[in-house]
Amino acid sequence: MPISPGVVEESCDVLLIQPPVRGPEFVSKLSGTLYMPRRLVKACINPGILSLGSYILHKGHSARILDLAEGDALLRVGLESMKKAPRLVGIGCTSAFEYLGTLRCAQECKQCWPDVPVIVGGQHVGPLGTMVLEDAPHIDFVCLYEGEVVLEQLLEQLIDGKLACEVIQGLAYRINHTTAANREIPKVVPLDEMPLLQYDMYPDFRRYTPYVEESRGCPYGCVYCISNYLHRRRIRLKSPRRIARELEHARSLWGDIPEYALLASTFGVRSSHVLELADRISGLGIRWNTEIRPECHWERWLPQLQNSGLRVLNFGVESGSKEILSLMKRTDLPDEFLDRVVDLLHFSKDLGLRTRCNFIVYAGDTLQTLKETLEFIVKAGPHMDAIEYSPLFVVPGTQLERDFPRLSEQLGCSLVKGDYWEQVHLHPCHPSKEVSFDEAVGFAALIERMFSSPEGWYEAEKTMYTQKDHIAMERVKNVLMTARFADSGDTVEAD
Ligand code: B12
Ligand code: SF4
Repeated sequence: MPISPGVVEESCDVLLIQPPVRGPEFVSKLSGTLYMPRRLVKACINPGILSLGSYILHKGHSARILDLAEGDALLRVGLESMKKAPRLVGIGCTSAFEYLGTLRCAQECKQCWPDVPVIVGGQHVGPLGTMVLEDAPHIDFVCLYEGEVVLEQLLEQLIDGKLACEVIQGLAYRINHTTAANREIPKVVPLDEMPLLQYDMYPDFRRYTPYVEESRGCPYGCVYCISNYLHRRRIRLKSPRRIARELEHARSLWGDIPEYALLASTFGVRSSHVLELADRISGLGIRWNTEIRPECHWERWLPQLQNSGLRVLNFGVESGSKEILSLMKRTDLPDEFLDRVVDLLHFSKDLGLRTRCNFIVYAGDTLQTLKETLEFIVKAGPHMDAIEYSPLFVVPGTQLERDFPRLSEQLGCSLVKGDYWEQVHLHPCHPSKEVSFDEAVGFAALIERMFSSPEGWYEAEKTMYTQKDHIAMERVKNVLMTARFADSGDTVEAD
């Protein structure tokens, strides 16, 4: 039964829309985060539009969120139920799989309200910039980087009736029948000064996992990752006091039933913060998970983090082949990196923490390098509870995208072509002449299933699905575990 997107009854200054995912048919059979049996819909807050909505409210304007993650069937109902048009529509496009949904939402909004400007933003469309305006006549603006200040300035210009979008840093726009962009980086709001998130902008918000951002950005330089575009290898941290305050706020809304997610590209980068944070949140009585790199002093910190409620640790390993780790620019010291991962998995397991390791079948992977990764997984396997293994997608705006023609000549990797991929500006990758994309998908899915315990896999996945109450969690657990482990990849969708 589809859940209502939250019918918007009154008007507002900014209507923010979470578009639906419109993937190719095989997406639901994939491995990695994209895996999703048709019987379940992911229930995730979009942290970007929630942050923007909360910021706009804090600035004294009104804003609403229309969540169409479950499909755009209710888009018209949502729009037509508004008594008056908003001043501005903003659509968040986190990944390429939301791009077609974004274009359709923009088109519907323009049909309903031809004079209302539409701005899109998010980690997929930001790097595409003016290309989005060329794809979609219904979109007026693209936010290139972080959006709080951009949205505020644009809204204030609209309220004043004096549009001068060329002065807004980080904005692509239309001018004289062509497109242009002000590529300067806009001012960012210090994270400790952001308003608390207004989770109740999401209708029925308790069905989502409480997400709290620990930091924005990342100091590392993995070439396949978009973080370097948005944050230019910098990380902005919240103070432990601020994170504790946000968790307290979320705790007052959700209580202790769900497991909380501390969102970070890589958690715990500043050592002085980690123990203070553990200390500040240990009285809250929550359970939480996060994502780390192995380089830090985790052995010193994990016991206290566990006392503060840490339950699941996600490790970004990405490959067990030193050659591939170097190609990824994941680390300068691949030997030490892999040894650290094994030691830490061991340590975490002894403490009783759940662990999940993430891997990518990468450009340049051959039968030999996949074998090396498999050997690493076999070695580390007894200490980890789950694996998430994704095929590679070449994401626009990354160093990998720029280097791809050279890599293709050197390594024999190539892009998967096809109408869908051209339309959404994302390309899956055939890793090498020896390994095709389809083989990578099948290999990744099998490894996930062979080396994850069903229980451990669910524990690592559950923050993406509803944790509203114990009955809902039990249902999700059963569907996920049966679909992933009892059915083969080919029968998963047969129900
Ligand atoms: C939480 C999360 C999810 C959640 C929720 C996603 C959602 N609906 O938003 C879940 C688990 C569902 C998810 C799934 C996936 N994700 Co994800 N996810 C994240 C994660 C870890 C955190 C996002 C976050 O906290 N952002 C914090 C907010 C504040 O930042 P933001 O989203 O960038 O928003 C700012 C700007 O972009 C801009 N902005 C955003 N929206 C809008 C809208 C308007 C109108 C304006 C003006 C501005 C604007 O302003 C915001 C505030 O400054 C990021 C990694 C990261 N640390 O960023 C990956 C990340 C966003 N995910 C990514 C990917 C690839 C995926 C998947 C495709 C995974 C996969 N391979 O299977 C799927 C696809 C999901 C989908 N719906 O399309 C990539 C995106 C890269 C890309 N260009 O495609 C990221 C960057 C991870 C990475 N480093 O590769 N993801
Ligand atoms: S993959 Fe992770 S560690 Fe590497 S740059 Fe991206 S966010 Fe940072």
